[in-house]
Amino acid sequence: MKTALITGATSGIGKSTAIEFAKLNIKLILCGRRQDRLDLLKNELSKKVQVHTLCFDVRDKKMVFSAIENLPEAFKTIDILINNAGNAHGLDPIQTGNLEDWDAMIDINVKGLLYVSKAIIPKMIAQKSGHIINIGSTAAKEVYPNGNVYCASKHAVDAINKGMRMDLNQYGIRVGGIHPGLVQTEFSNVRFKGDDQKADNVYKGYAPLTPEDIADIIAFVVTRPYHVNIADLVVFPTAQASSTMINKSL
Ligand code: NDP
Ligand code: 8X3
Repeated sequence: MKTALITGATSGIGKSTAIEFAKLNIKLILCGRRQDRLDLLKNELSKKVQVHTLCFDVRDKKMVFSAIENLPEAFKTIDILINNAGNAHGLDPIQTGNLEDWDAMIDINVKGLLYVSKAIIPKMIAQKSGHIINIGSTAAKEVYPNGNVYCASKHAVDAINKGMRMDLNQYGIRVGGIHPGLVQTEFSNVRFKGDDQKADNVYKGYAPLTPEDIADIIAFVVTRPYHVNIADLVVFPTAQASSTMINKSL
């Protein structure tokens, strides 16, 4: 039985991935900052698989390393890492961008992903196996107006994904990036700092991707035979052709 550690499992893509993995009988280490949500998900999924929760902020490297170092024996072997925790903070032109938003995006989306990876990679190297999936974004592939620093953070994830794959290939560790377009989650509620109407408007007038769509793809990726590594996967809703082209007549 495999074990997966999922960051950002309290909501959206991470939560749906946890639900999908439980169906595949994958043991779960669920991470996030909201312990109440982790507990609820653990209660639900424990009926199917063993679940352990880790409550930490990916920005806090001490917490990250200590949580992963002190995993209970039954969860010490991590086969799959889903580097998913992340968000956009704000949607402002560069000239009026908020420094705290910039720090949050770089610290969470880039440095947080690196800390979690650094805590787990030595275990995978020792095992000579492992599968790391980095959740980038179409914002990792293109830049859109006012997306400046979020896009930069996701371009960094794309570069880290490629670099990781090269460096870890010698150990038989698979590394791949999944880059979704618009997915309706709490993402826009976070981006617009709790302005739910503004967030809902992002997904109005067309069918966005759902977190279940992405979880389904992640489940496909991790169930390929060992000799198959899906290295880079971009997925849009059908109504979206690029970051700025959304066809509301479909
Ligand atoms: P959600 O806001 O629904 O989920 C974000 C998750 O990240 C939450 O579980 C949250 O948990 C966790 N998280 C955020 N900040 C931290 C932190 N500092 N420390 C630990 N965990 C944190 O958004 P999505 O599910 O949409 O986002 C998941 C990933 O997908 C992100 O990397 C996002 O950039 C990416 N993505 C999203 C797209 C979209 O359109 N929705 C499209 C492309 C990529 P908690 O608050 O409990 O800590
Ligand atoms: C999330 C999708 O287009 O808001 O990464 O950047 S987008």
